[in-house]
Amino acid sequence: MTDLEQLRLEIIEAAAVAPSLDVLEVLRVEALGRNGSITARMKELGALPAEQRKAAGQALNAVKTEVGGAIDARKAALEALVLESRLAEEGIDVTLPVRGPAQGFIHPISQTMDELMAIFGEMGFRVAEGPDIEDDFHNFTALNIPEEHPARQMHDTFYLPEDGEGTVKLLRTHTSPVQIRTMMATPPPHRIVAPGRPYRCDSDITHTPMFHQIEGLVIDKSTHMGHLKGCLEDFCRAYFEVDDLPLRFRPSYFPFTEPSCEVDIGCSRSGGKLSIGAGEDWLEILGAGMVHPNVLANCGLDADEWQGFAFGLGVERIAMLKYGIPDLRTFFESDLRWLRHYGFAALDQPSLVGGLAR
Ligand code: 2NL
Repeated sequence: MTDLEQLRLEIIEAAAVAPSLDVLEVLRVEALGRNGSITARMKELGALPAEQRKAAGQALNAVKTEVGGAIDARKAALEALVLESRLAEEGIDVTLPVRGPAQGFIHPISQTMDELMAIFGEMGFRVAEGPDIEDDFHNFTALNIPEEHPARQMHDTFYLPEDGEGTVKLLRTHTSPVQIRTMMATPPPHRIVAPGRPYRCDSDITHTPMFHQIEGLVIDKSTHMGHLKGCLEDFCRAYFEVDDLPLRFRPSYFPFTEPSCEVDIGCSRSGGKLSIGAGEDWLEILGAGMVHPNVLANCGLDADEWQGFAFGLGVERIAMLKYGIPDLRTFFESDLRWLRHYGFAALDQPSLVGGLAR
């Protein structure tokens, strides 16, 4: 057997049993690469006498073609094997249940707002909205808040730069201007809730500069404090889902109501755990009162013909109580891990018949 024949057989046999693409590539480089055994023989052709060169060249080229073909064939076979084993390995189990599309979560503030509107909606209230940027009249003057009242001072209110006409607008400090606008724009009777964002220049562990509030207003010819009490009792029992929840009405003061009260719900703190319902302690939940005659007059209503009650409550606070959220500031940090933990399923619409929250 000639030397070339020996080399040809060696390479072809090695290629046929090459166990992997990597080994095959090494083999190819050793035979046909720049310093390969066949390449070396090509280079030696030049040194042969002219009469031998042609035949030797033809023989070498034939071997080169054959070896290249053998390596390519093995490569194709190995690639097919790799694909086959990947398909076997990564095969999907079509009997597994589908994973369902990824869904976002409803923020506890949106959830609580939806619950509040479901409850008040059921009680016959309409939802009213108004602008976040207000003027002094709708935010303060109409609400019987005197010029020298501390709430009007710079430290509580965000004022906007004076406009061309010398008017200073502000970010509403409560949602009451919505009720003022409703009373001025439409005739009584009124039965509305105004959910929305007020703003106050205040920031610490229990205050954020923007927060959420819902206020309610009922104006009719003979609406009285008994209606206020019954309405707020029904509301608190529905929201906290405690049928015998005790309520306590404490006298208080707001410039826009007279008389005014603060409303507490019963709770117990036995064992260091807060639970809402009959117990030895009280939690302040909302403020309320009979709409002040000056407010009615400021809105063009005859206080001898129309009267009613109003209330306001902070949404973050009652969301924290119901859902056990310990820190107010986390509501507005946009931490998705927090939202996954405290958030609500996207398609569960709160309703009194279907359940407020699941
Ligand atoms: C609280 C107290 C309250 C009102 C809001 C109101 C609105 C009009 C007229 C009279 Cl237009 N009153 N709103 C009344 C009493 C209390 O909120 O502590 N809120 C967080």
